[in-house]
Amino acid sequence: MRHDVKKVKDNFDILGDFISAAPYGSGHINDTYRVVVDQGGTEVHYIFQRINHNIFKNPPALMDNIRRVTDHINSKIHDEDEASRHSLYVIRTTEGKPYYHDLDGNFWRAYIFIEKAMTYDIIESEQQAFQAAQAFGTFQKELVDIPGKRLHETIPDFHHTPRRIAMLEAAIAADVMDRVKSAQPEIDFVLKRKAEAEILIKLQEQGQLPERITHNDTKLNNVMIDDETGEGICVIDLDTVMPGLIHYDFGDMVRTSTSPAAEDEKDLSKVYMQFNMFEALLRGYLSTAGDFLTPVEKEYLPFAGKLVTLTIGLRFLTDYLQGDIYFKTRHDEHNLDRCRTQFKLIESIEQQMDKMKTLLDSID
Ligand code: ADP
Ligand code: GN1
Ligand code: MG
Repeated sequence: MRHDVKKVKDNFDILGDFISAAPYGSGHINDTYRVVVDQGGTEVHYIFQRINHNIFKNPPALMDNIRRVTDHINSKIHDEDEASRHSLYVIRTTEGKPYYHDLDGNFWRAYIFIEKAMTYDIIESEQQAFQAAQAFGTFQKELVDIPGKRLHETIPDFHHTPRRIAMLEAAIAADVMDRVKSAQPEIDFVLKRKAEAEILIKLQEQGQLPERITHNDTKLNNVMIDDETGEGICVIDLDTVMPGLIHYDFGDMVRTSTSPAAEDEKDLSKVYMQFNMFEALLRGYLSTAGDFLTPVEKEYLPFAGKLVTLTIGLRFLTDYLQGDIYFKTRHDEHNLDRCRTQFKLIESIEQQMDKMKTLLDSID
């Protein structure tokens, strides 16, 4: 293990003796550990995370967002048992802070471990899709009335697709790894769709789409599904909760919860949008978020999946060209493999666009 997690534990307000810590989960950004502590003969679990401060430049501001968001959600739940599983709970340090800054410059946080629930990397059933979307919709709804000042932008322009394309173009021009020649079809794929990349940003600029508090990373494996009931009980991975468009959340659900294949599947014939999963997502999302969405927000839900899949796909491509400096990778072409699945999925989404719109109209 790369870090002395026992020492980190001693700085949090957690009673009992440290037993063990092991890397956990399949996130691409932070270092996550499942920590076991002996509390009077009982083994209690925690999640510890080292925040990736190369990516999140201001961890104290980020933790301020998370503290405000989790406090606000918790304040709406009156049953204590339910509260501990419905929202992440940020454990304070012995000094009362929501993070620990170690001597090597790392920032750590600790959460109560949500038991008897799991995250899934690949969708298994329509029920899961419905539940995940319902949970993310509830999350947005709970944050509509968060008090206080605007949340910090933990990564500026995170979902600004035109600026992401500009970053890709800069990476193509620099070509530091001499990889452009091995990714020409993928580069062309993005450049062909440049005009569409501006649609939502323009509507926002014209005042037709409202800024809201959104999660911005609504991957299927960022929602915990209850082992017994199958319910989507808790939205996790709150680093990117900040002002955004609701389409970024719905779109990332489509990206991660409709294809039967892994994000890095090499056999592209396995990658496509299953329409029944899209329908389950749409119904689940509207069952909660439907209460506050405007007609224009609803109208662009079918387009959202395409836009977000394009954005994430081109971010994988940019990282490939830049030498894999952002996402965790396991081999040289890992980001390119991920990019290819995204673009294959976009083709499938494009083929089903009319059907998605017809479904949406029939629900309205
Ligand atoms: P990353 O930003 O790297 O994706 P996440 O916050 O999503 O990190 O955490 C990685 C994984 O750890 C999640 O997919 C989930 O399986 C697990 N996890 C995170 N927080 C908790 C928690 N409070 N209780 C149980 N499991 C958790
Ligand atoms: C990252 O942290 P994780 O693995 O849930 C990334 C998302 C991407 C996703 C692609 C802060 O999410 O934006 O969509 O990988 N998070 C950040 O799988 O960049
Ligand atoms: Mg995650």
